[in-house]
Order: sequence, then structure tokens, then C-alpha cells
Amino acid sequence: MKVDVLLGLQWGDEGKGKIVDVLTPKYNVIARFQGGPNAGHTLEFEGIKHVLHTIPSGIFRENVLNLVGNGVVIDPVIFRKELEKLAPFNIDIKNRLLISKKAHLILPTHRLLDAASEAAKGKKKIGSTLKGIGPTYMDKTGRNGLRVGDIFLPTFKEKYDALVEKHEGILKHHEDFEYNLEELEKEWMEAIDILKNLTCVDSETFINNCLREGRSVLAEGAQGTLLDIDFGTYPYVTSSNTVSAGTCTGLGVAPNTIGNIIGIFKAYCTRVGSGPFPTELHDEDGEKIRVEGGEFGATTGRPRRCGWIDLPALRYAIMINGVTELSMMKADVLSIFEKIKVCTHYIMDGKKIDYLPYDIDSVDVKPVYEEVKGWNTDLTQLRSMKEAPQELKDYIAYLEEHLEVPITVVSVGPDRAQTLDYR
Ligand code: 2SA
Ligand code: MG
Repeated sequence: MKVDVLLGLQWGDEGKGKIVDVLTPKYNVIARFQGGPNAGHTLEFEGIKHVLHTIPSGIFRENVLNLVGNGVVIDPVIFRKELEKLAPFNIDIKNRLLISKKAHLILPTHRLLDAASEAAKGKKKIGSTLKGIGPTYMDKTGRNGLRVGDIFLPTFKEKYDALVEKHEGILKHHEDFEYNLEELEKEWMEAIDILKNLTCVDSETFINNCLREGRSVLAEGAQGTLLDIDFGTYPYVTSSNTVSAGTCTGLGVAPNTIGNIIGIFKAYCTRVGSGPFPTELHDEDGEKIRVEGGEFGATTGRPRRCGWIDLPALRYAIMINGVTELSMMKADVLSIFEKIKVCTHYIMDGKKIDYLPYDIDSVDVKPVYEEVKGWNTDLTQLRSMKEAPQELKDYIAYLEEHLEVPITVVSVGPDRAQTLDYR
């Protein structure tokens, strides 16, 4: 059996949670491999909207195991809150949710360090969700981190205290930064006790056994390719590998176990947080997309920056991930336009380029658009692509020609039912 991968090709918020939820009945295991509670995966069915942060999006389906892999960073406090929100749905958490012992823990001081670091950056701030993601991954690669497995060791408190002491040493240098650790620590320790009662496993062995026994796995990406620590618009990125290669290190599966790679993108483009965004709209059209698309952060509520679809950026993401099929999300949002713009290349220093330049942050990169006819009609009631307006089919054909990968799913609304198979 293979591990299929589903991930975002833009700057996150492409609709990964929704598609994972739709695809889950085809899989035995859904696994998160990177990121943490900075993610906000939204699922909607039976009139209820659910937002997940750390827990995989397969949690609502029976007979499916959900794994939080070693590449994920966990904040026990947020994790506890997520579990509390799931309580009314009578999910057998103990048997349906597994956590890697090698996943790293976000401490309260990681969150404080994140806030202090962003405050110190002033105008150059990353626009972090302030969940402590960066500092936690720093401690992981700096070999100072605390892992889930440590909470079962008699030396846990000692390790915790040593790391907090180190963090307080750094926080001292942020003179204007005030905090009260006592409350935060109490809540964190209580949440650790909850975590202890969950099913914590050697997840790499577990997942490889699953594959050997013929059970299928879907790896659920978080954030997006252009936020990848190596290949995103550095330094305006998150601190993990969001690309398909991250699946291997974030779950402990070998490259030759990877099967299909499903890339998700919006029919337009958004970004939340700072950093380059060549096709960003600062006009009325951008505002229209934000309102129509409900483009506000699922974790922080921040308004998302909106713009037209960017083909050079998408082609880059497809290349890095080895995408084998595409899902196009939020086609219904573009119904408000008579004409739709597509960025086909950029102009940099008077020259035409069709790639994202290295120094995109400092050079002047102007998008060049082609205009295509919109469908300008409500799509939300559509239940089959057979009945789709010709203009939508033409838009898809146009994108496929430029992206060289088939679009197999088209989403026309947030509900499970508004997901259409194509081809
Ligand atoms: P961080 O928190 O340190 O990883 O932030 C670094 C950059 O990564 C961006 N980032 C995100 N971008 C889109 N969606 C994300 N999840 C939430 C959502 C975000 C929210 O689903 O809407 O609610 O604001 C996410 N998480 C991290 C972030 O904006 C920084 O640019
Ligand atoms: Mg999101």
C-alpha cells in the first residue's frame, strides 16, 4: 500500500480540510506530518462548521485512524480545546486518534518567544499566527526540544524546567516584553495530563505496519507550498517542510511508499501574514473576493490578502511536489466576475520571466494577466460537472493546459456535497 499526499499549492487556506474529509472514506489512516496549531482546517457537513488545528481532518469518519505524526508540533492547551469541541460528537478519541511520541511540544514560553520575536521585527514581521511554531522547530533542530514521549519519563519536569530557564534567559533581552508565566504554566501542565491519557505511539512503526498490512494512508498537509521553509518566499514562511517531501520525514515513511500527490489550489489566490504576493489586489476586486470568499484566517480571524491566480507560482509548486492531480477550490467565489484574470508570467526589470525570482521580496515583479470569460452564474447548487457552465469548463481546460496536470475535483462551496468529480 502507498501513502497518498494531499497538500496546498499556494499560501495555505486552499481548502485542504474539506477535501481530506471528502476523501477519507477511501482511506484507513489520515496523518498530519508537519505544522501545528497554526493550521486551521475547516470542514462543513450537516449544517455544522468545524475548525481543526492539530487533529487530522478524518476525525469525524468512523473506522478511520487519525495520526498526528512526528513532524507535527503540539500545543497541549490548544489540543485539549480541540478535544473539548469534539466532545458533543461522541468520537472514540482513544481508539481513533494516535499521537507520535516523537512529535515536539510547544511550551508556553515558545509562544512568548514567538510574540517577542515578532514584536522585535517591527515592519519586517513575518505575520506569524503566534502559536509558538518557529521557536518550537528551532528547539527541535537545536536539539533542545521536548517531545510527547518525554511526558511519560520521570525526568520530564526537570527537562521542562531546563528548557524554560533557557527561554527566560532569551526573554530577558526583550526589555519591553512583559509576561506572566504562572497562569500559562498551570494550564499547560493540566493539558499535559490529558495528553498522557491519549494513545501515544511509535508512529513510524505503526504507519509502516499499516502499509504492510494493506491499509491505505492519506497524508494531510498544512499551510501551503509557498510557505515551505526551504522553497517558500523565505523568510516569510512557516518553519516546517510543507511540501510532499515533508511526508517522508514527518511520518517516517520511505520515498518509495509515496503514491498519488493531490495538489489543492483556489481558483484565485490568498495569503495571510506578510511577504511577497505578486498578484495581490489592493482594489475593489480584492475586497469583493475577500467578502464573497469569506477570506478570514480560520485560526486568527485575520483578513486574508486576495488576488488573481498565479500560474508561474502554481507551476513551481507542482514541480516541487510532483503533483499528479489537482483539486480546484472555491470556483463559486469567482461567479461574481464577468471577466477573470490569470497571471501567466511576470515582468522583472523590463524582462518577461515565467518563474518566481530568488529576490522576489526586493525586486519589482509585475504580474502580466490574460483575461478569460467568467461564468458569472451561481455554482453552489451544481451537483455534477456535466451541468457546469461552458465558461467554467473552459477555465479548467485553460489552467490544465498551462499546468500540465489534470484537475479531477472542483469545489463549488464549503459543504461536503458541493464537491464535484471531474473526469
Ligand atoms: P507561523 O504561525 O509562524 O507558522 O506563521 C508563519 C507564516 O505562515 C503563515 N501561516 C498560515 N497561512 C495561512 N493559513 C494558516 N493557517 C490559518 C488559517 C491562519 C490564520 O487556516 O487561516 O488563521 O491566520 C497559516 N498558518 C501559518 C502565517 O500567516 C505566516 O505568514
Ligand atoms: Mg486554513
